[in-house]
Amino acid sequence: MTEPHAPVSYEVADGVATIALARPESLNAFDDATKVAFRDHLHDAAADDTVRCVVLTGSGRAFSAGQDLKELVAKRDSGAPLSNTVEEHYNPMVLAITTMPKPVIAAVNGIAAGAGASLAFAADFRIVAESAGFNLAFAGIALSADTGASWTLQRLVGFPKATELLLLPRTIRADEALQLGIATQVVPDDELADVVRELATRLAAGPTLAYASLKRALAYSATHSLPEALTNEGRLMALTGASEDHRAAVNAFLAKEKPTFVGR
Ligand code: T3D
Repeated sequence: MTEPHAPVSYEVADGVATIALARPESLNAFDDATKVAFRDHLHDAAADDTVRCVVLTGSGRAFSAGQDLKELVAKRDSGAPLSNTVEEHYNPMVLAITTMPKPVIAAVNGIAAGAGASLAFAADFRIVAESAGFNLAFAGIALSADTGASWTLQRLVGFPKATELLLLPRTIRADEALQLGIATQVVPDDELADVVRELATRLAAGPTLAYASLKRALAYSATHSLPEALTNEGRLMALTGASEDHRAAVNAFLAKEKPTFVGR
């Protein structure tokens, strides 16, 4: 649970951890306090075995507008030393999401810009409200990309389109995001919470160790040769093949019953 007025709320219910940005007046931009809380809650969710699915979302009309530019300017004007926020905050966030040993859903309730878009790209699923969109805002403020966008976006849309979207940023509306493969699903705004809850509940009742292993296999295979990927698949098959869920699921299949997964 979270203290009132925290920049990020954290709740766990029925195996689902919901990490919600709570600075709607700033379009959920990431100031330092928000970055620390968001990063630490990702680590909380990863470490908690009772959590079997993680939902990331925003409050108000945005998912997140990325780096808080007002704080950035205030710090710069006060002569504060150059920030190492990429290394200290954004990189750990994206690594926590991509290595999360359970599924991560980005419930994209509104605009996701800059690092906000990058964080949604790092999730396993992006359920997008039809009024929402994505904006690779970095070049607009003369920055390169961070929070993994140069890695994830090209895997979602291909190299040429990623180049276009990063060099010529614009708001990609939900319907285009679906066509491009950025959005997993686009839903009416007033159905977002229900659709995400249904998916999160399903995933939280699923074979968590198998999901974690599939995520590891996909990430590994993306950057290794076929022989290396096959060896890694063998290791992960041995791991999941020895699991309680695998044994019970095969027994349930043969008994023509529905399996119950405990996540181990
Ligand atoms: O070292 C480092 O720090 C590097 C880290 C970089 C990571 C990054 O994320 S870089 C990218 C930063 N983000 C942006 O450049 C996006 C800036 N925002 C926008 O382009 C637009 O606001 C949106 C496309 C997101 C939404 O547009 P719109 O028209 O719906 O809203 P708006 O009118 O532009 O913004 C509404 C308010 O939110 C406004 O405040 P005001 O005028 O009502 O007081 C605006 O200033 C504020 N706001 C929007 N984005 C940010 C923000 N305030 C602080 N930081 C923001 N990023």
